[in-house]
Amino acid sequence: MDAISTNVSKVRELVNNGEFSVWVADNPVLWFVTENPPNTEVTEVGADKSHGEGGSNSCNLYAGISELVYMYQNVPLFVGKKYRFSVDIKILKVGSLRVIENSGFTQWPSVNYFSIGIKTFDFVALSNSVTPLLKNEFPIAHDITFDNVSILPIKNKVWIYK
Ligand SMILES: [Ca+2]
Ligand SMILES: [Ca+2]
Repeated sequence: MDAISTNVSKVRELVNNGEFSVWVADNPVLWFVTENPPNTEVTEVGADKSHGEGGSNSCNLYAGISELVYMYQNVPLFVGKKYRFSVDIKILKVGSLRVIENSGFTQWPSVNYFSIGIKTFDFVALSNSVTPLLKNEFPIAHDITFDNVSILPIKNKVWIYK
């Protein structure tokens, strides 16, 4: 008899268009983007592409030196519940990906990723919303491609014997 840990119900993704499948006017819908093309840009690229290389369905954050570029959205939460943030960094040509919590409640510490792969951390909601903000690191050049920005509630684990 093996005991396995599992989640009993499917959880709902809380980040809208975190898979970067929908774009309008060169920005991902439901994300607030601050850019100054051609010096800084958020653009759609392929998962294996860098800035200006085309493709679709992933997001590229690009900056020359001395300019900020960032994107964010507001995500509803329940106070006291535990959540998991994740982002899949596909290409890190230059720079790093800074992820900060911009609602003013400091629901997670600012993190800065310097390598590719799926990055995750857990946090407990201190407010009824959170504002993940993805940005470059002023004033360094950046060219980063990522996908699947996600915030999921963490369900209680249930032990099943079979
Ligand atoms: Ca995608
Ligand atoms: Ca753009």
